[in-house]
Amino acid sequence: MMIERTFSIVKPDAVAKHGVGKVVARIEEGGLKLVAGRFTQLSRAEAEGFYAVHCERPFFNDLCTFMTSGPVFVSVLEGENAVARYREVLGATNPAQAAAGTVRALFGTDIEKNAAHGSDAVETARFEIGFFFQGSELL
Ligand code: FUP
Repeated sequence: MMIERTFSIVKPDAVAKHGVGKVVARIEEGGLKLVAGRFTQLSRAEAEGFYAVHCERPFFNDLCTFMTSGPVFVSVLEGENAVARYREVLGATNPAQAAAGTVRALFGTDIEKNAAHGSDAVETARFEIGFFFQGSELL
């Protein structure tokens, strides 16, 4: 049994659609628990730092503009195989390809406004969790 932690952002589009509670419900129904969570609004510098790995990609600027456009809900999730489990709950990156019932199928609009983020690996999760949370905030 691999108990992992992963990092989640409910993005500005899903927050604006009053989707936070529904995403959290899916997280919990999926066997994961929140060990930290809060609302924040990303500065440009935070968005660029968080997505630094994509800085050469053509969509980088638009993505950072979108991610700073309104409040987001950042959280840390814990459970068995949490990284893969949460990505199943989210569905494919592009909502048009996301399986029915997944967060991105339900709340996403397009590949940019895709409702929520989940870490793609345990190492990435460690970086992303540390980007937003102190160790003492993980309960
Ligand atoms: P994911 O791991 O599912 O978040 O997806 P990616 O790492 O492929 O994409 C990172 C972010 O870039 C996602 F929020 C979606 C966004 N993106 C775009 O805005 N446009 C694209 O063409 C591809 C990805």
